[in-house]
Amino acid sequence: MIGHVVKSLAGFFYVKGNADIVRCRARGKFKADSLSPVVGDRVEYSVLNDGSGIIDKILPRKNCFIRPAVSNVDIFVFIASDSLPVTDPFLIDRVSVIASFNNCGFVLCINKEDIPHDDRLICIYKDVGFDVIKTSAVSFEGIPALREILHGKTCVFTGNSGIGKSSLINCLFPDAEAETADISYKLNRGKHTTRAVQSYDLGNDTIIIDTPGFSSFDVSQISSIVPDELAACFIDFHDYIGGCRFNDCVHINEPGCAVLEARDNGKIQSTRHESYCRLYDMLKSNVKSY
Ligand SMILES: Nc1nc2c(ncn2[C@@H]2O[C@H](COP(=O)(O)OP(=O)(O)OP(=O)(O)O)[C@@H](O)[C@H]2O)c(=O)[nH]1
Ligand SMILES: [Mg+2]
Ligand SMILES: [Zn+2]
Repeated sequence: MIGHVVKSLAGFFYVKGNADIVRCRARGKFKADSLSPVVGDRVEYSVLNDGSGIIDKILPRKNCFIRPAVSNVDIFVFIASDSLPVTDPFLIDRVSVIASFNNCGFVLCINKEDIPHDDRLICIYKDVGFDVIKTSAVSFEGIPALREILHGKTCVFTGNSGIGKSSLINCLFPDAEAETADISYKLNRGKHTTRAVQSYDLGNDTIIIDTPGFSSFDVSQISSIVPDELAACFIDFHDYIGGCRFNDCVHINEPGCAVLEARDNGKIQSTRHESYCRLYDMLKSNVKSY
């Protein structure tokens, strides 16, 4: 039988075929091959006499990511906030680079707009070139616009714990009944409420995948990028990278660099260039953790 992995939790994979969802284990050979099914996979599976299932084969993937462990993604939806908790732009930039490198779309949701906050993130990202939406899971601001962008696509919600990923999914799809919980005000961060990667089918080929909030960031997803390819993953650099004085300019501190000029003129935000330099250094020195 063929189905989709719709949830993965504690070594089990929940596979939806034509009928019910079957709780499956993966065949041992996957482990031997250092391969694991992930949410988003299309798989061949068999159902045993006791009603449990076993995944026999993972069908070819369009793409695959480690953290969150998902595959066949069209869009990364990064949920951020200027209030509770405040999102570090460097995290946004790292995920957007991974999305771009894998030819996935990237949407930035600045959530919790109903809470008083400064406008730092919108100032940085409004002209970068990807979709930026201000949302609130309380007032429903931005929810119709978000629904429109996600239509017909497989979309992964990522971002820090407590930022409102599951809350937004409940706004988009009330049947999801995704668990949410208050953040810790003492630590100003979420409590890692969502433990499983789980997908929700909104109909019309729209799939939303909820994921556990980041606690750490897996650089192995970035380390396959060659340093010289990094600039191409910053879409706000695209208009400038051909205009540098030197063909081999890496846009760090070279004279006649069009990217640096655009930064100095305010056309590229300085935090974006700082993120670029940090990532470039990291790739150059082959850092394994960050
Ligand atoms: N005021 C306000 N609170 C929100 C909004 N979105 C989420 N929250 C609250 O923020 C807290 C965390 O929301 P969750 O949806 O659980 O966050 P999450 O990103 O799924 O967190 P993890 O599952 O831990 O990764 C809850 O108390 C929500 O009610 C929003 O737009 N405005
Ligand atoms: Mg959650
Ligand atoms: Zn340059």
